[in-house]
Amino acid sequence: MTAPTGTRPAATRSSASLIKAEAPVLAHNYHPLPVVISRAEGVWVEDVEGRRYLDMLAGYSALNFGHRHPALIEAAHRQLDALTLTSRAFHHDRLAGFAAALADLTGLDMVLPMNTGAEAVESGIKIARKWAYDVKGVPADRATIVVAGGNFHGRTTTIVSFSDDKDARAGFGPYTPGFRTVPYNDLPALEAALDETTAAVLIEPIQGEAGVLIPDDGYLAGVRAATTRAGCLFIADEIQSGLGRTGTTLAVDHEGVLPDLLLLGKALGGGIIPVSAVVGRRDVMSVLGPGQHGSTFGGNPLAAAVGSAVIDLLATGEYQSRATDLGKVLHAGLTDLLGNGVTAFRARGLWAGIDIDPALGTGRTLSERLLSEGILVKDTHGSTIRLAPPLTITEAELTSALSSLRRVLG
Ligand code: IF1
Repeated sequence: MTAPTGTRPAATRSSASLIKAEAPVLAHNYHPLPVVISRAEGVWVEDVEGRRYLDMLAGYSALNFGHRHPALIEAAHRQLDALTLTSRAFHHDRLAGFAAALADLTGLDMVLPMNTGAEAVESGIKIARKWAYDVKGVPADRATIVVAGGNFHGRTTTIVSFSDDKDARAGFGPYTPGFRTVPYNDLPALEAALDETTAAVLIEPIQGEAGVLIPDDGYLAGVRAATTRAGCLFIADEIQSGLGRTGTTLAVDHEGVLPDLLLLGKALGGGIIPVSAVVGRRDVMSVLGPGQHGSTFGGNPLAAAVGSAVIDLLATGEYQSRATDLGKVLHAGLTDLLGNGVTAFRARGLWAGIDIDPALGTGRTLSERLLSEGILVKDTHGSTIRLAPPLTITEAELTSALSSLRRVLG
């Protein structure tokens, strides 16, 4: 019997002691960099000892508007002083406005509000399957969904069932059936996988965890055309690529493509509260009836208030323009580093996957060197790191981060 928590000695306020205090009581499902953050504002974070860092990860694109954006914090404070949760057993006064604004922002019709990205993905899978049975006429339990190799859509049992990342998948069987994997960015392979059982194609418009893999121009339009021809749904997972990150509201906007279901999360909650959603065509979203899906916190008043304030920021177009304009600075800076430690990179807007010469180290060791330079980044696989700063970063701050990258590669 362990001592009651009230008697557990409080960790002293140092990074080292706080890291040490985690070990016995926190599941070890992460290997964080050795930094303990205690405050943040905008693009800057501060550790327990007061050291400042430029946040070039932004919560994996959950902090597109920076840490504690004033308009978002104000919206949260206002709602905290009014109403935070009702459950969906009752209506509340923020949900209609949030759903209408999100439908308007995306050009689709209907919203299913959830909390985490994985919940939005799972919800999209359920809706697509139910649409396949109720509307397309696929025989019961025969629906298939086509996914791309190298995908990352979250970590639930069903989602890892169609992952080809062994760390994410191994040891969690038995796996959910009904998924077919095709190579990303390969339209003929995708079309060959479509048949009368296909409910949907589920893809990331840009594959984030795979290293910011940007498909060939025309791929997304090809997926749109192929799914329309095959009479199945196109589900775009924009949980990481969406909401201004690539210089447009959605990454699919670069090809003028509208999916049938859109999955959003991360930045939709402004870096304050988990907010995710499935946004889709009314005739598809209408397959859900009372009792067939839900969530205790999905669409809660605080989430709807913060989500509405996020949509207001995006409606200005300012963040999309910043990502486009500063994306040019990022692209030029990385181009200068080609052959100077950078073997290749992929970038769109303020999002880049950077392949480092393995002779210089792994993505992890490079992230540690950047940490000592006051820059926060995270490796993806092998010797690739990703940059995804808040879209509020200034050109001077971005240039400074690129200078630090040059120094650690030098
Ligand atoms: C972690 C990765 C990124 C996502 C896409 C759904 C989800 C994610 C395209 C699920 C989440 C997060 C998960 C987070 C780190 C981060 C991540 F490294 F895991 F793969 F961004 F690339 N679709 N991605 O990127 O959303 O349930 O997490 O809210 O697991 O540490 P979630």
